[in-house]
Amino acid sequence: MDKIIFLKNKAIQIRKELLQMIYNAKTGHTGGSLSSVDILVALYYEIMKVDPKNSKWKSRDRFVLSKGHSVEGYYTILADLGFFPKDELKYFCKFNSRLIGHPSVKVPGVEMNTGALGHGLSVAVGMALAGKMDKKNYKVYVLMGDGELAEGSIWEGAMAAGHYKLDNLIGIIDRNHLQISGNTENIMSLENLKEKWNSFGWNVLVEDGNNIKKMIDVIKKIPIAKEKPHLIIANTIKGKGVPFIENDAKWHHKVPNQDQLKEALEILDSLLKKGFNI
Ligand SMILES: Cc1ncc(C[n+]2csc(CCOP(=O)(O)OP(=O)(O)O)c2C)c(N)n1
Ligand SMILES: [Mg+2]
Repeated sequence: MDKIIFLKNKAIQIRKELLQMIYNAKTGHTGGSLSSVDILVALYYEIMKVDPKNSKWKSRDRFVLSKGHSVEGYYTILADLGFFPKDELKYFCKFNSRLIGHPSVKVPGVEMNTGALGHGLSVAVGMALAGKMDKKNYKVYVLMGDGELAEGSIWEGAMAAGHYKLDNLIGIIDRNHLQISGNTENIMSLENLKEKWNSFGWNVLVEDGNNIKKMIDVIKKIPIAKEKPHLIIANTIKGKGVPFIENDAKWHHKVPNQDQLKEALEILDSLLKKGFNI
């Protein structure tokens, strides 16, 4: 099977599993998780060098899910790759499970506890700086939310990355234009986002974050500029894949009921059967 078709199908499968997880747990972040799936699939199945059987391998690429609330797709992918048993996903958010509602380093493959927004970039800057100092070749990827950019600490991290010329650091913004309570431009306007990051010393690329092939292609082009961190503004749709969840702030952490889950799974199944991308 063509690799891209395989990855597109994988992204549909991951969406089905994360919806089931949220339904079972009766808690979770539906919209932002669906938004990020294609970015995570591109990174984990094609770009990053990781070893699920040796999650602490020193030369591994690092990934920080700074928008930690999108943990459901992240856990599903880590389990699918074999970082931990897939069967464990059914205990998500259950008493005594290590799969709590935001990323935890107790889970193999997770590099940083996140969930309190605004901290992932600064830690990723530290990881990238350490890589430079230790003369290691690994790359550091960090996925941020657009609403998350309202946190001042993000801009401190952005400034430091530019200052230290961290060309081993790749930031990705899940630019879905929604945060918890509405449109980012109404709550804390971000535009002109590209110019803002440029002015902090980053090389900025803009791509369709729900198109796996385009995401892979743009990341593979990096480095475009030497001695600069890279940022990809990944344009996405919050809730991508399930039309009645798409582009609706109410679905930020709404849990599907039984009928909604059934309908969502049927929609995703029909995409799988057609073997086509969303
Ligand atoms: C420091 C902090 N403040 C507030 C929250 C509550 N919160 C969780 S998600 C969210 C909105 C995030 O929006 P965005 O980054 O755009 O995420 P996405 O749209 O990708 O879900 C907020 C405010 C938090 N997790 N951390
Ligand atoms: Mg958002």
